[in-house]
Amino acid sequence: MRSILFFAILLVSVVGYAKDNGYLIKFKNSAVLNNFQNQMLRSGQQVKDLKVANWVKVDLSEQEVEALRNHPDVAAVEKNQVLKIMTNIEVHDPVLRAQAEALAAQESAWQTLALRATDNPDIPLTNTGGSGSDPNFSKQWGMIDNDVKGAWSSSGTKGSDQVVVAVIDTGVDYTHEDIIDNLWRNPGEMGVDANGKNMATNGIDDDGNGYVDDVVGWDFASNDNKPYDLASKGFAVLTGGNPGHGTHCAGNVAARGDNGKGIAGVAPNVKIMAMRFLTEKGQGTTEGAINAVRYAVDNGAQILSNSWGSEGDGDDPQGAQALKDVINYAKDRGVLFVAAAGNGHQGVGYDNDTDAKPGVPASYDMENIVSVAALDSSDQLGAFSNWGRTTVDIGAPGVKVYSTVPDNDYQDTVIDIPGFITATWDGTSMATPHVAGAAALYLSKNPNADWREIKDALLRTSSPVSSLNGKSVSGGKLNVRRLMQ
Ligand SMILES: [Ca+2]
Ligand SMILES: [Ca+2]
Ligand SMILES: [Ca+2]
Repeated sequence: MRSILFFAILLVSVVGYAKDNGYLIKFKNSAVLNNFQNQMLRSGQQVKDLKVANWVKVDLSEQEVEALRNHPDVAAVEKNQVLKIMTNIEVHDPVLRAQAEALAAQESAWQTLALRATDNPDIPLTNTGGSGSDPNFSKQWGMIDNDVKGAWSSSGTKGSDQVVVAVIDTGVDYTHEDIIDNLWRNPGEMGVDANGKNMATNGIDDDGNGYVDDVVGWDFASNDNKPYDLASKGFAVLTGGNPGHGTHCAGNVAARGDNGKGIAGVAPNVKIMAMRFLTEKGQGTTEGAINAVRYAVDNGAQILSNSWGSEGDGDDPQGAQALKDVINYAKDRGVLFVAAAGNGHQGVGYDNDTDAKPGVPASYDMENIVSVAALDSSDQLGAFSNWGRTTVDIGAPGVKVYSTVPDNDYQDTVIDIPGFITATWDGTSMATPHVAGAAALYLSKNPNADWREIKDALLRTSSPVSSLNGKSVSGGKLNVRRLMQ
């Protein structure tokens, strides 16, 4: 009977138009989900199974979705929301922004997009090696503040190559000299197949995980195996372009240490899984986030670094059950979800207290989330940084942060045009990878720890700072030295 009812609804509704980014629908069980999927296919409609808690993504009109909302087999209906990187670079001042937009339009010579999607570099299969100290370590004030060198020597570990951190973001420059040696390599796509061909490039899903030649991760923004960090350059970064956000985040988790190049991450010997669901515009959707989190968990990441979200400007910030379901999916598999608390002023009229105005997903009341605020080198909260007595857990370095960016480069300044604008790498986005790296370092020393033990240790060993007193759960900042004692 139910199948007949569904059919009747869809028959009258197939003429609708897809709106925005479509909708997410949760069914009460997999049997009714399959039933729905079959009927949609028969009527020529696309359905994407998100493979988490019976969610699918559909491109239906609001009217059509209304008809499904009250169906007894449907548990929830949500818009597929826009999610963004959490840096503090985009210019919001209307006058300055208009100038930046005009300049971005003029600067064809700047190549506003460094690379187009079709130009993603091939994935290198050999490593670069190298030895010696990291020449730019002295610019990493956050590493020095955390005494990571002391932590490495007292604990006897710089991270285990068995520990995998998924950087879920705009992708990662997997060709970068200081990241390439710490990239996760999917063991099921490495080596030689029965025909003597390289499994990484044979066009076959050798490990049967649903993804062909997924060697270093996956790109859910363009649905291919090259999660390269497509970056904007010049003035475009001031109007919402991605300045190499994912690569910057990855470096602070696990840039390779002691290779004579660049910098070192908090955990310079762990592995980075490169996940892309945010585009060169620094934007993605709930659907992409769910796919990326699920992939990362299914393929062995134990720590997820999430420098993205929605800051009160989403359609339905507290109604995003789909995101909550995938974070629970991670929790059920022991995985910690480190999340940027958000940069409040980015949302129109938005306040920085996330207890009052929750951000997505960092403010969700979910046990395996660690929500991270941004501090400067004087332990002051970044002017942009969200805080919340119950919704923000800990602070970490997030103002003028130095790290890797695409094309073998390193930056703490995104753009510096004297007389016009200087923008440094600021954001709860930058604070989050420090905590994710610390979690990975702890897990390297305590390989049986699950999200609960890691989170407890991070908060318990934090150092009290007055700027977070009453403004966070721990009241303190990350202290890697103490975490590893
Ligand atoms: Ca595969
Ligand atoms: Ca393959
Ligand atoms: Ca290095």
